[in-house]
Amino acid sequence: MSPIRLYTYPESTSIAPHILLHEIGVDFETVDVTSAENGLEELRKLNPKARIPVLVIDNQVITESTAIMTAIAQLAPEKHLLGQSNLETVRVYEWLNWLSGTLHGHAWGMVLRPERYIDDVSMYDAIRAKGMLAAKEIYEMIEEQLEGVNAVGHGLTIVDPFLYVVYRWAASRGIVSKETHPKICQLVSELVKRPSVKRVIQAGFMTVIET
Ligand SMILES: N[C@@H](CCC(=O)N[C@@H](CS)C(=O)NCC(=O)O)C(=O)O
Repeated sequence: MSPIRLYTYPESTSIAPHILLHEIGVDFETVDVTSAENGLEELRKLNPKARIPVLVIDNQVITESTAIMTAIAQLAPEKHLLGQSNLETVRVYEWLNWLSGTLHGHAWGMVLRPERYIDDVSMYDAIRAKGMLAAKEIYEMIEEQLEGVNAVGHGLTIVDPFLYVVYRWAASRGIVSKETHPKICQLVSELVKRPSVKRVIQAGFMTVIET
């Protein structure tokens, strides 16, 4: 059987499935598409959307971080990474659609990729500002919704490492902090204690940031 392979690059959404692969303890390889020889060409062949993460498993190419994290969770059902009950699984996808579609795709998309919205370069700053406003509102709602150190129920689910990724984007720009968003920061402080997170840092795919 060919090895499980995660296509990634540092500081990207791939951090979440990368953490989860360590959580379930499977053997896998990572390909940093920015440094591997012909990495970007290989990525485009595998994923015509030209985005990472991409997971190759059992000769299947899986794209979209939420689908990839689901595939990883299904490899270790005993870990309950999709929640402990049907309702928790519903909550997992409620969070993920919001974080992936609205926060990442829409709000951060406007901040980081204004060219996707308009051709007029003079309007980029206005698009970025509007995206940042949308992002800030969403981080406030996340803070209101969190009830503990896990997004869903009382155990780790695939939502928590995804929240960690979007936390990093916000914290590094000073829009989330212990003072303004104590619940998000508490969730992150607990998560970063896990060996799985430390291994992704050691592998050079993210830097340590203060929580
Ligand atoms: N909906 C996709 C979005 C993936 C995505 O946008 N990934 C970024 C890295 S975080 C990327 O590959 N960006 C390259 C680009 O926008 O050209 C998912 O959740 O997997």
